[in-house]
Amino acid sequence: MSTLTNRLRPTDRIVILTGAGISKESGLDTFRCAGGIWSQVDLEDVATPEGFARDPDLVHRFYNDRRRGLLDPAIQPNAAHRALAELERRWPGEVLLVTQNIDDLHERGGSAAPLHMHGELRKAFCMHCRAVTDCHGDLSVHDLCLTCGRKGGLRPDVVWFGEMPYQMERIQRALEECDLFVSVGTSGHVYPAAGFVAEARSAGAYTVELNLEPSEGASYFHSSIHGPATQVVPAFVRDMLTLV
Ligand code: BJW
Repeated sequence: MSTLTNRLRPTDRIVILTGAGISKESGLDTFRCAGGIWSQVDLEDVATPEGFARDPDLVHRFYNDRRRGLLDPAIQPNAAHRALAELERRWPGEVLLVTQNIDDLHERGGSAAPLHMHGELRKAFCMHCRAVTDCHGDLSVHDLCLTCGRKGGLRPDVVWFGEMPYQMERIQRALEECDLFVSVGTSGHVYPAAGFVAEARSAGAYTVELNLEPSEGASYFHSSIHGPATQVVPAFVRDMLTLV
């Protein structure tokens, strides 16, 4: 960490990428850990456009259950979400928080505008008119889109395999310009997010991984700190803020 604090200046630009690991200690399952989401359901069935075309009821049930889970009062942002929000608030340079997560725990933890590159569970997308609307209850094939009035076109506003993640141009620009890239709680299996560390590093950024274990892209990080997010992220942010 001292290597990092020695080379950083408070005006430096930071990109932070988060994944399912940051929400694990809030009570949400990861995808690829033992017992995780992809050991419970087949991703081809619930996380591809083809799966949705085959059996929309199944896909709606999967996301309705997860949306209801997110509304459970027991599911709250944890110390890692709050620490990143504090870094965003107090760091004098630019901070872009990019999350692969579709939960809203960064927002509830105090982050102003996390960029949800894989969409949001609490939004619906109309395949007829492309409107994105708030969605706080269950979705079904019988719902009417409140924007265009047509039936059967609403789906969760999430990015499935084979689909383009959101705001890629903005993310690419930030990766090219950042001085520090920090990856938190992601296994590095899913592209394009898995490639961000290599892109940031080749553009000159210092790269740090905060994860329970080494990720797929471990060799691209200048520095790695392994441990539960609620411990390693607040400690990392405390060190960063000594520079301010
Ligand atoms: C802790 C912890 C604790 C645990 N503390 N840590 C062949 C080669 C290369 C690429 C492809 C290929 N074939 C197809 C592709 C592309 C494909 C892809 O990457 N496939 C791979 C599987 C091979 N990607 C796509 O299709 C994407 N689109 C695309 O590429 O468009 C074209 C394009 C081209 C060029 C530029 C731009 C675009 C779309 C991907 C969509 C992913 N969607 C999902 C589902 C979304 C909705 C939902 O939530 O249901 O997104 S899949 C799922 O994985 C979800 C996640 O966001 C994503 C990443 O998972 P994440 O967050 O890393 O979770 P885990 O479980 O994998 O890891 C958790 C980590 O936390 C672990 O390391 C733990 O150790 C750690 N951890 N507890 C700290 N307490």
